[in-house]
Amino acid sequence: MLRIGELSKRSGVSVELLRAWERRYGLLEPARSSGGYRLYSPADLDRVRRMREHLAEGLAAAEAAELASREVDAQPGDSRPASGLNTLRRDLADALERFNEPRAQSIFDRLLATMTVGTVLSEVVLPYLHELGERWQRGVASVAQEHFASAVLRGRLLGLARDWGLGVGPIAVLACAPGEQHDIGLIAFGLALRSRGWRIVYLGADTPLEMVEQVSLTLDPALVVLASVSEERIRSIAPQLKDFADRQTVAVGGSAAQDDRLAAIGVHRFTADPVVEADRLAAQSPARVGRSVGHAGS
Ligand code: B12
Repeated sequence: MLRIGELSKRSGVSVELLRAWERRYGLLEPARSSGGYRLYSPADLDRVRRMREHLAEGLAAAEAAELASREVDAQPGDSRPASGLNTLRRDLADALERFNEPRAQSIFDRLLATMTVGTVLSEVVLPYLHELGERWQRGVASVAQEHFASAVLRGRLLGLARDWGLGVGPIAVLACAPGEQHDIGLIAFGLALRSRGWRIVYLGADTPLEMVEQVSLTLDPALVVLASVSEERIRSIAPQLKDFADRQTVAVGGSAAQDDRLAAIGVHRFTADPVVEADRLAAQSPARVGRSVGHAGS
């Protein structure tokens, strides 16, 4: 393992530039010495050399970094654990934990350059948030870390949501139940459904049910999805929800969907993760969505 000065000597790239490449493009993946110094591996050296080559070939810096990383990660002799994905997942968690927003963004860029949105959601974002929640509950992650990480990820996901209302596919109206602020799972669901051709109309957190009803009268969506982490929140609107579900296909997602009494009032339950549920839904023809969506029968 090399300290940054040694890496600079061997690669012929200045220490300042190495730091910039690490910060901006996530090109380097240092470990930490017990004294807190960054330590760089032979794979880092290889990435820097390739980056230089690609720059000399005329590629833009972001492209050169992306390509260099992919080439090194794809090498059979790479001794880092399951390279690419695991490393990026770990680095993202590390950057978020250290409140390093630019680094988190650049890792996210790399994830999106090499994987589909669905894979990024189901392999990185959702497991990370789940783990973060557990660490927060155990008191290992602070409230500040949890707020910071969820704000960065939520912002990023909403950035991907631009134009998710475009097209000719079936419309899904998405809203959080009244009083509910947890909307990241719902946004992830919208993105996954969008990537399967649906159009998304997103109403966001804490939406009164009457508003959702009004919008669905105007738009005639194939499906309305309400998200909530709290079964009580959904139970408290059960009578109105039942009436709504008589006229409109409605599903509940998030942990509130565990309540099997929802089926009795004609509301479908999305009990799996957002990407799995979007996949199931997209596998059906829009005409059948109303009859067979989710787990209403269960
Ligand atoms: C981030 C977070 C917040 C953020 C939310 C930011 C945002 N815009 O979403 C903020 C800081 C605002 C917040 C506030 C609060 N939170 Co909070 N929060 C969390 C945390 C850490 C992560 C939640 C998250 O986004 N996870 C990512 C999602 C995707 O994963 P998931 O929630 O596990 O959901 C799974 C499934 O349910 C499903 N899913 C989820 N949504 C959807 C939607 C659809 C359509 C589908 C198909 C599937 C699906 O996908 C996931 C599996 O992959 C959890 C901890 C935890 N263990 O979950 C607590 C947690 C959800 N919060 C909790 C609480 C109590 C609160 C507060 C009351 C805290 C307070 N005292 O202020 C407030 C309540 C605000 C409100 N009125 O809603 C509790 C909820 C308990 C409960 N069941 O009611 C949790 C579980 C923490 C805990 N153990 O106490 N919180």
